[in-house]
Amino acid sequence: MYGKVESFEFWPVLAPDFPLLNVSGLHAPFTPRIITRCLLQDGAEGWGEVPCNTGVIRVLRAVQGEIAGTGLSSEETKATLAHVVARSRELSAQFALTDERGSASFDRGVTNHVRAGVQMALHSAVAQRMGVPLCDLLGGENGRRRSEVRFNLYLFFLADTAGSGLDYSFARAGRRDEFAAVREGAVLDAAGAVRLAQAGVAHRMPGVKLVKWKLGVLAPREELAVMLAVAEALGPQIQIVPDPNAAWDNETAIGFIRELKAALGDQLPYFEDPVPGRENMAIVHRETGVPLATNMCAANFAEHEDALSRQAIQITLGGDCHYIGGSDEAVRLSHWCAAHGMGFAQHSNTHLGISHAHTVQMGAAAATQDWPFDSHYFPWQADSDPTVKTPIPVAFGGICRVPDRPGLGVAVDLDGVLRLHQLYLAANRHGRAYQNRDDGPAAEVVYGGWVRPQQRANRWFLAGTPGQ
Ligand code: GKR
Ligand code: MG
Repeated sequence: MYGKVESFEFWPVLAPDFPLLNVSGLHAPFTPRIITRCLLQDGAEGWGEVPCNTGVIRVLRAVQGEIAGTGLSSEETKATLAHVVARSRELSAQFALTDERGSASFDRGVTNHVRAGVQMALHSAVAQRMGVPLCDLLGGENGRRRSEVRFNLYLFFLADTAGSGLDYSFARAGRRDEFAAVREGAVLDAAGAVRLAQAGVAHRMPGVKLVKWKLGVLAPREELAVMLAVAEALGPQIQIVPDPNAAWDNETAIGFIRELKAALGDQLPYFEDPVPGRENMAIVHRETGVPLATNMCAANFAEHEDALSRQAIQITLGGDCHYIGGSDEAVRLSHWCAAHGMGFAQHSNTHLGISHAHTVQMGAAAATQDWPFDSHYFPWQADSDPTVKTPIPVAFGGICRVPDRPGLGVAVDLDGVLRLHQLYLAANRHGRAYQNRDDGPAAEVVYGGWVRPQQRANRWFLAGTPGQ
């Protein structure tokens, strides 16, 4: 009665990117992703998108034939996903794959991504077959909780890459406006940051309520001045949330947060990952009284339990389908958060329109959406994304509406996917430059002699450049 999966396929692709700076380095001109597709016997199709690394590819290759032919009742899809997880763990051990979290905020091993890539494609195909938007399936008995999901505007410092030989022209092609113009140059000081923020609000997210800024790049005192300038330029109706990806020690973080809170009051609603580890996060929260959020120190259910008992975080961005193992798991986390009084939101990495659509569907199904979700998509990837014919647009206030279509709700452009797949194949044919995301090599090219944060005391990006 439910039918079966006809085939499960996947394509590693390269997503065009900008020279964004963070504590782990500099984004290269492309970021590897994997697009997954599930076709059902009756012709329904579903799509997924996850971060790419060689381990994920190896496991997906091994299990793809085992997904074909599986049944589609909810018990059967659960069993398929449990099988995929078990196989991924077994294969990771057998091939000695790193199935654990790495030190960069974007590293999450293999099995979470494998499960997410299969779950997203499988469930969006089932929803399409049932004739309902994915969020109605993810929401369980009562379906979706809302039809509008809120996003923040997520901005970064940008490196000056002129003369480096790195070619960011793919991402830069497309829409021309003031934001695109500012985005083409370096943003490394308060004046540049104010220009980027103002142009971003005016041209990408009018009416947005919250701007997130990636710190951990300049020395903390300089970043404090930048945050104060951006907050003043945007005005009190737009909140600011900094995220240095745990680049600081407790003393630096406590001083920074106290000073910023004293100046901004409610314009600083919470602060993201100032320091590494749940123990340090608990200390910084206790000393500053400012709510803390994370996508680093709590990424699975056990870590959330521990974070709650220590009062290390008050908000989680752990509702990220790609890192928690799928959008069903993200929705499950949202219920856990609602039951335990923890704020729920979601984190984002460089991604394309399929991931964006899953984020919207997950957000609509989640028990709560306490804070706007992060999205790299609108400021960075949307303008050059060839993978979806009808991306979910962002409306006034950073709002994305669930499309009134069954399944994932976007029309995927297979030609566009294959174009980015060809880029992946061509880039990795000789150099293997883009098999795993790594922000170190581009940093080394642009800032000759740059030293990775693991090898120094002051972890912010510029402290790793010669002469600093
Ligand atoms: O893409 O540079 C980046 C971000 O730093 C990303 O990797 C983080 O995982 O956006 C993320 C965050 O909130 O920490
Ligand atoms: Mg973060």
